[in-house]
Amino acid sequence: MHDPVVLRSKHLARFQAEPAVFVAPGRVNLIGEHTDYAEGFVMPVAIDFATLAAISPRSDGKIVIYSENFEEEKIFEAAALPVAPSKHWSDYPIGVAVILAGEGQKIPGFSLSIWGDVPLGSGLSSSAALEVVTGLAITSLTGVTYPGPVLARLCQRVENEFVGANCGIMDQFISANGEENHALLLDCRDLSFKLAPIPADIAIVIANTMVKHSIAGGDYPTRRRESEAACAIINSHRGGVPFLRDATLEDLEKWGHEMEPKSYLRAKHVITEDLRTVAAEKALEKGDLAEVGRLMAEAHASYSKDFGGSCPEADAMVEMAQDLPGLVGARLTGGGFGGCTVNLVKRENAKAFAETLASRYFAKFGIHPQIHICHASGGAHRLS
Ligand code: GAF
Repeated sequence: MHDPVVLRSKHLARFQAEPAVFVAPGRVNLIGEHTDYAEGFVMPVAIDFATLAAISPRSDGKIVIYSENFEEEKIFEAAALPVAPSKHWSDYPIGVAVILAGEGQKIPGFSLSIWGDVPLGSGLSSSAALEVVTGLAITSLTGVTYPGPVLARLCQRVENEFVGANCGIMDQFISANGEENHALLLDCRDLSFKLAPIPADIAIVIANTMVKHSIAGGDYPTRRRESEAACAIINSHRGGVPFLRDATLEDLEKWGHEMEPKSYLRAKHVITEDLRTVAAEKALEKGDLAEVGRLMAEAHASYSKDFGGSCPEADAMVEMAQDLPGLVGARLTGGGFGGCTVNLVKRENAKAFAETLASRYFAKFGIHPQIHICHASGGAHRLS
């Protein structure tokens, strides 16, 4: 895992140039789902899975990007960057160049080799990791570097403005700014954050339902629209509510009858999720794991029933974890409709927990889930 030496030597052999190597992690979100684009709170951790990028300058004005995972090369002209995505993995790295060029950076020719082990389409933010690591790599050549929060915002713009995915800031932010052994309570309004310690005896067990997740598809933007419609109704009455972050449960009570029933429920999830997320950070700080677990359970129920963001497989995966020894809390993590559950588990129980959960899931669905025992890792940085 994460062996920069291998990527470096492959890059050297392919491009005959000594590269600089960077890493950016994927993430799981402990709590705070679909709150980031409502300028609310999220509490993700960076994980052990990551994307590496090796970069070296070129003198022919070309941008040559090679994916070790797809064993495929894409070539662009630095002086004529694409104006539209091509629905290809290269949209993410070239999109970073496009956004940086829009910021006035002079993008030189370069060779970029990419390798990653963040499982694709699993809701663990492989695309954010790819964007952030590419951002670090390219800015190491231009010399115009950014603080982590600014880099995260630029990478979010790659999704929003180039790739065409209407996501919030969470994934890029944690990939750029994660801290070893900590979750990060992020205020998505002003990007201020607080580190919340993950106790040393707690493992982060990520269980992949193997149901593919995508934020570009229909459900994510639909839920976003539904929750924003509720917000617009509240705002039309009392003003000062540009985002659901600014709304309260009293607002919902007052004007909920004017909302589509689905919009009402989506907004209820977002408003209560912000409260739970802030409470979860306080509980972690106090070491009150029972409260963290209770909040995660409530968050999952809200995500599934009110937000309609789960799927039968994820609901079952969460349910199957409940009576397993060592469980602190379990819920579906990320954009929803598939992907992974996140389980906080006493480290001494983690292996047995993973094995039993996998066999229960296989017995019900006939699918072998990938289950990973992770820890909270650090954010993006240069390796060599
Ligand atoms: C996806 C998005 F990319 C994030 O911005 C966030 O909205 C998340 O889904 C849901 O919390 O990961």
